[in-house]
Amino acid sequence: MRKTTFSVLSLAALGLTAQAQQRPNVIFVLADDLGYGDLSCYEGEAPTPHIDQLAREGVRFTNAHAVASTSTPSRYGMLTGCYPFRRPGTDVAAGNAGMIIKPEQYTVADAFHNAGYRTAAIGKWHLGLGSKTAQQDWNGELDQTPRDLGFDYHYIMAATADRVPCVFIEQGRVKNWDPEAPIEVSYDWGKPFPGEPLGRTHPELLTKQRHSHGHDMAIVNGIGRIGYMRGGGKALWRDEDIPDSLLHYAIKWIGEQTMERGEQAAPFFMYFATNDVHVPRQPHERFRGKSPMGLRGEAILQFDYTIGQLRAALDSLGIADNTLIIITSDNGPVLDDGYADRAEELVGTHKPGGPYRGGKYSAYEAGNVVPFIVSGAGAKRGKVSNALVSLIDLPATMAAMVGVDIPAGQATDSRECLKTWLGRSKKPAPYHVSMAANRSLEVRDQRWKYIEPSRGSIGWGPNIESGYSQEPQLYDMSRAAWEQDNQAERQPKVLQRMQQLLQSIRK
Ligand code: NG6
Ligand code: CA
Repeated sequence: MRKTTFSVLSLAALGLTAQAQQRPNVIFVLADDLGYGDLSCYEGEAPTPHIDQLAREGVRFTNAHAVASTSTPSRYGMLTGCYPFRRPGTDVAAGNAGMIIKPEQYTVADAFHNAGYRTAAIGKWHLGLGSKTAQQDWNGELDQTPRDLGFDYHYIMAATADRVPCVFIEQGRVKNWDPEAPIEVSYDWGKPFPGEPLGRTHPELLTKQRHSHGHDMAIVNGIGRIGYMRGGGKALWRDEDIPDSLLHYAIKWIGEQTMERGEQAAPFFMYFATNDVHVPRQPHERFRGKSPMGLRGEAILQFDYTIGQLRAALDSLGIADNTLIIITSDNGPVLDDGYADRAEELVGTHKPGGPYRGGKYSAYEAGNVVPFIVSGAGAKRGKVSNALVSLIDLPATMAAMVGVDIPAGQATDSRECLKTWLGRSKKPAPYHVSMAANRSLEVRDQRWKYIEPSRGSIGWGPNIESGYSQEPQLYDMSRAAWEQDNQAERQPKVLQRMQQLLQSIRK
C-alpha cells in the first residue's frame, strides 16, 4: 500500500511538498471511436458493468464533447489545450508522420510532471513520432517521442491498428525488435515494397478480415492495413492481443510507481488510450460470440473488461480511493469504417451515437459528443451532469487540480473547469468548438449550436450524415428534434451572436 507520509529526507530528495503527495493519481482513459450511446450506462445494448459501476460511483456527463470528430486533431487539442484548427497538419496522421505536437509545446503531461507526478502514455498514440516525417529509423531509437512531451514512460502504437507499423514502441524503440526482420515503412503510394504481398494483390492471405474500403496494402496477422511495411517478425502484434498487452504494461507501470517505489512513490498520471473500438475490430478469442452485435459489440465488451481489470489492479494495490479515473472517447462512432466486419448488419436497435445525428467525421453532434465519466478521488458520487464539457479544457483543469500554473502563451484555448468536472458545480463551459473531418468548425454553448458553412463529403462515404452544408446551420439543442430544425433564418440575432463568437475564437 502507498504510504502517504514522507521522511524529511525523501521529500527533500524528490523536491516534493507533503501536499503534493496527497494529490490523487489520475488515469485518463481514452477509448477510440466509442460513441455517446455505446456504454450501457448511456443506454447502449452491450453490457458494460465495470464502467457503469464507475459511473455510479462518480459523475456521468451527458453533454461532453471531444475537440474533433477524428482522432489526431481530437488528441492534439485535448493534450495541448490548443485548437487543432490553428495548426495545419493536424488531420488524421499516417503511421510515419513526424511528431505533431512540438517538444516546446506544453501538454497536460507537463502539468502533471511539473507537479511532481510520474507520467505515462500507454496505447494508441496517433500524433506522429520522430522529428521528421518518413525519416524514422524503426530499427533504432526514435529521436522524438512522448518523452519530449512530459511523459516519463510510453508503451504505444505509433498510429492506429489499421495503419503500419504494426508494432508497439516502448521508450522510443520497437518492443521485441527482431534483428532477423528489420522494419521498413512507407506511405509512398504507388511504391509498394517489391515482393511484399498486399491485400489488393493477395486477397487469399486476408484470413482474418477483409476490407470493405481501403486497407488493402500491407498484410499483418491476416488483415490488410493502410501503408506499406516490410519486416517486423517477432515484434508484429496480433490484433487479438492488443488490449491485453496495453493492459499488462499499464498495470505493470502502475505497480512500479506504487509498490516498488514504496516510500519514494510520487502520484502518477496515466494517459491510457485503448485501441477499442477502432477498426480492425479483432477482439480476443475469449470475447467471440459474446455479443449479438458481432465484432463491434465484442470490442465494447473487451473495453469494459479492460477497465474492470484496471480497477481491480488499483484495488489490489490499495490505491483505488486515491485515484481519479476519467473515461471518454476521441470522437463519435462509425459502423463500417473500411472493414467487412458486419458492424452495420448486426447493430440491431443499438444506437452508437445515442439520440444524436451523424457520427465520426461529421459536423453533427454525434461526431463529437462523447461519454464522459469522472470517478474516484475528489469526484462526487452518484451524479449525472448535463453541464457543457469540452475536452479542450483538460490541461487547464488538470493543472488547477494539481496546483501548477500553465506558462504564459501555452494551452491558450484551455479553461479551468475543475468544479464542474468533479461534479461539484453545474457551471457549463462557456462554449465548445469542435472540428469535423473537413476541418469545418462548429461552436455550441449550453443551448445553441452553430455549424459554419462548408463543402465536401466524408470521403469514400461510410454510412454517416456529414452535416456539411453550404448554408449556415443553427440548432436549438434544448429541443428534442436535435439538429433537425435549422433556425438560422428564424433566429438572426442568435445566429449573429454565434457567428461572432466563432470569429472571435478563430482570431
Ligand atoms: C480513415 C480510414 C478509417 C480510419 C480513419 C481514422 C479508410 C477507408 N478509412 O481514412 O478506417 O482509420 O481514417 O480513424 O482507410 S481515427 O479514429 O484514427 O481518426
Ligand atoms: Ca477515433
